[in-house]
Amino acid sequence: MTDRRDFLKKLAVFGGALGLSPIAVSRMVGAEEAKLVKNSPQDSCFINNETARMVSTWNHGILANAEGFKALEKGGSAMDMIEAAARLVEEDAEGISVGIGGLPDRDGNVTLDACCMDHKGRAGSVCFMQDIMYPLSVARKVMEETPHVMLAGEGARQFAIEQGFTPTNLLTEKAHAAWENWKEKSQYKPIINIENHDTIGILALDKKGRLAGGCTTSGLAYKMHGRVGDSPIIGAGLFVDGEVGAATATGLGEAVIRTVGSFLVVELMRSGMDPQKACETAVKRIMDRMDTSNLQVGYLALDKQGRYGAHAIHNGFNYAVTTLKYSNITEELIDSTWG
Ligand code: SD4
Repeated sequence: MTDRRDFLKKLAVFGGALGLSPIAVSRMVGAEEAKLVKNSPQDSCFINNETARMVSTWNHGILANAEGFKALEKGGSAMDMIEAAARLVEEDAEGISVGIGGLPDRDGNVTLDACCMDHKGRAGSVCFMQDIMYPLSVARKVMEETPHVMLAGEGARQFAIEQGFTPTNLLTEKAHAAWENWKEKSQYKPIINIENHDTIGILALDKKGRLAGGCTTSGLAYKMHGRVGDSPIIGAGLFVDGEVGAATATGLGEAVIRTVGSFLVVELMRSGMDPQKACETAVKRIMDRMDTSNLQVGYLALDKQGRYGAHAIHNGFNYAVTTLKYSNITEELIDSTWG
């Protein structure tokens, strides 16, 4: 694993020198080292003291999962895995859809949404929060330190500062330049799979069979000031039921909110569907109700047995699966099924 991570880092640096985007680099990594399959396997993880599994949306899920497993190695819980994985992506200033470096709203403000939920149904969330680099950690603090589930805007920022988070300018030069460029036309057109869709949704099942989930994003690029997507909304961007399974969403948040997507996926699993079928059914719910020609949504699910699945409206959504089974770690980057 260490060798592999060194390889990933070197490839990222080398790829950057070649002018490849991080996505292109990680796609190469995926093709080189990971199995790319169309249909998600339905093997169970056989949870016991030696097995654990983590699934995360998009290419950055591979490195995020690796970070999550470091937390597990140190004795952490599923929620510790989620937080560690999220922090890695949130602090990556090169990423343009999560944490620092995220593309701003149409007035030039980076506003962040995140939430987390554990196997006991405890949940925390922040939305429309500015200046704080680790929104999922703040959401966890809301869950653990307050009687509330969700804090918004200035209240969330103030709470974060009280909890010891340092205010930071999250608008990088790269994101600022992209916004200046966008302003020339100021067209508000969410585009499928490009620039608007790299939220990280993360689900983990630890060695004790505890499920947890997290979701963190800067939301739609150039959104209206004050717009909040699905990602911080429990039941929409994320839902965890410790007795059944967990689900998370990526894509156009409005469509996910309108169908309470992640809750739907978990309820379908409760009624007996496997994670793959549940994701397909929740995607179909959107396709039956809305014009999806310009709208992408992808769901990712993990059940209590460690089975996983994913499905999206359009081609192009992938996710990372990392499994610890009897001391062996395997990583896969998988294209979701779609359509
Ligand atoms: C949102 N669902 O704010 C988020 C965006 C997203 O991958 O998922 N991007 O609507």
